[in-house]
Amino acid sequence: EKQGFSWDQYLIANDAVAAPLPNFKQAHVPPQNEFSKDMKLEAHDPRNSTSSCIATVIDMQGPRLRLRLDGSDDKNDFWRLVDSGDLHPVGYCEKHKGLLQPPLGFRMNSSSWPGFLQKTLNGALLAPAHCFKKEPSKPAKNEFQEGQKLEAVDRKNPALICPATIGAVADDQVHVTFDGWRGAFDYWCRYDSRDIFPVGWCEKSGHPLQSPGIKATPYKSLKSLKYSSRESSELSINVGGGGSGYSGSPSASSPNSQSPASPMT
Ligand code: MLZ
Repeated sequence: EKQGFSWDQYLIANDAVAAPLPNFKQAHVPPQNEFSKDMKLEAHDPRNSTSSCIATVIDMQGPRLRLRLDGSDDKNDFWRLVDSGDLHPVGYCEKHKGLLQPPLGFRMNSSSWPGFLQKTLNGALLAPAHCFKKEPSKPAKNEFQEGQKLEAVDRKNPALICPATIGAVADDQVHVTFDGWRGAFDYWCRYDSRDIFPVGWCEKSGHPLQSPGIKATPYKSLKSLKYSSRESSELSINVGGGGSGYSGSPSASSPNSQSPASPMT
């Protein structure tokens, strides 16, 4: 379902291209989310990744799960895709001769862990095996290029997926810069990170997509482009402005060929 923000117009207004689908370690058709709230599963403790823990689905957004480790507080929730290789049905760890661990910051004395584990699983709603989707394969190499657009998890607000631009590429890493924001949210990640998605992924998967920050206002810029073209033949407009936003050059295509500026709300 369309929200206020539309990639189609935005890409034209910014004279930008979307990063190609095969660049991403993401399913080409977003996976179905068959989990429900309160289901329990196994996940690694994000703060202590060698530990296998019990986690509970606290919330969901499209194919993403908000998870909380049993025995942890509500300040360390984390998000995983339903096709994350990090997630397994309860029983997986034991089957592979591992031991379920208390999360970092376990609320109780560690001696009470076995009892806690038994209690938390007793009568619990366990996520069935069909909920866990196969992790997509990763692209053979980093094919991203500077300036390409994408959708990316805001790691400071991990519930959010926001319009972003590849700001730089270095070996297996890409610099994810958030359109319209000053750079405080930007981060480097591997090209095969599960936190970056092709343009259109949110719409396809039913996940909300944030609008770019106020420093990227292509529609306003388009309007002023039209005014300025009427007032003078000189075109000099900086869509997105300086800073972290992508500074596309709308002068590459004629202003008359661009889609009409419709107000974005
Ligand atoms: N409430 C937060 C949201 C920032 C989201 C930025 N995403 C790139 C703020 O306004 O700081």
